Amino acid sequence: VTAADGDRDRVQDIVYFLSGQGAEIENPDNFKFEVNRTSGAIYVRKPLDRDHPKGRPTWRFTVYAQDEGGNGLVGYADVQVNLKDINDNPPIFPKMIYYGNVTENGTRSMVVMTMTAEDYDDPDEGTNAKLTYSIEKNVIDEKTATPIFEIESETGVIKTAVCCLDREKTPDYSIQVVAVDGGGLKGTGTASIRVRDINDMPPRFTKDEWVTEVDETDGLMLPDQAILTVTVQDEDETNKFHYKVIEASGFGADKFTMVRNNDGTGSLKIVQPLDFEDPMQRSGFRFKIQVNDKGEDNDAEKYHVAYSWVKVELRDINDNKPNFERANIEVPVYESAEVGKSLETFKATDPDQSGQSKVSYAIDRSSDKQRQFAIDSSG
Ligand SMILES: [Ca+2]
Ligand SMILES: [Ca+2]
Ligand SMILES: [Ca+2]
Ligand SMILES: [Ca+2]
Repeated sequence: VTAADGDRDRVQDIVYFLSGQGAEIENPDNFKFEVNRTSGAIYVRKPLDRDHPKGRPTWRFTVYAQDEGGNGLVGYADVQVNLKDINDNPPIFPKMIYYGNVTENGTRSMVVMTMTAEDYDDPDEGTNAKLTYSIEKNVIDEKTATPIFEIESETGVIKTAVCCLDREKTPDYSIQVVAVDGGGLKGTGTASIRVRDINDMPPRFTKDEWVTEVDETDGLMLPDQAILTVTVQDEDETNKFHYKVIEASGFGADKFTMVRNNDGTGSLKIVQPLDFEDPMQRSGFRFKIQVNDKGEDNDAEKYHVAYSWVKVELRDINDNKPNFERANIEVPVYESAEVGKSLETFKATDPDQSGQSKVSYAIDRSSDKQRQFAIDSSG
């Protein structure tokens, strides 16, 4: 910068100095520009950075010119310095890992996620901040020997490059994405891709036949607790198991029901009285149960239904009173009969223990207050 002075008959002796942004002599970090005191030439003292996050693209300061060697009158001019960008910033992915997900069994070209890198250079200066995306480390599909994912080079949108990902085979993938600017500077980022489950696998009972043993019921009181818990195997995460006893599938099918537990297992419960004294029931029950993984009674798709047998063995409990064969026996006895003379034998039977139940006998003392009679253990 040069200044002119209108005075003609005086020694000019003009000196220059700066004030403003980047000319702070007392602050070394911001002392970027200096002016030659006598020539007015402004020069850069320190490296200049125009880019985010620490740089500044424009600097404004004032240059002063003072005559009489710094003791006279002052003139000034404003200076603006615009920094021209160079490609000194590589693209950066701000996060270490980017997470995306895609549903299994889908078509090709399903959108998974978008990866975006930043470049602090001037987007208007050539291609310094123009980014092109590509996949540096892809995953190769074994069947087709082709990459599983693709990326749109301009937008960073990641899509599936093959159809029908199988979560049960590979539940997640990791790929490496690279962003390159127009000057060839690179930045890489990692995409972690989770495959979302759909219910595409069938359930299987973990046994072909389940066996349990249970007490017969006492009268009409039915126990609320389960008498058997069955487990199912299914590779999916998203099953809605529904269990039932198959109607008329075997003896006893009407006496039991299946319920689902919170953990996905199934439980068998009693819904009709069970009687060991019934010769049919004494040898137990055997019937079929089913499970489907599509929810409430939705068993139309046979692929999603599994079957198994249940065998229930019955245990006897003492739930029957003994019965006298004859309710009333009349016996004549001479008054002269000797003490200890046998008058009659009573016989009572009990249906428990298949009729082999042990019965013992006693005389109701209120009916024989003077204790004139006795009965022994065999009646
Ligand atoms: Ca750049
Ligand atoms: Ca399933
Ligand atoms: Ca699945
Ligand atoms: Ca019994």
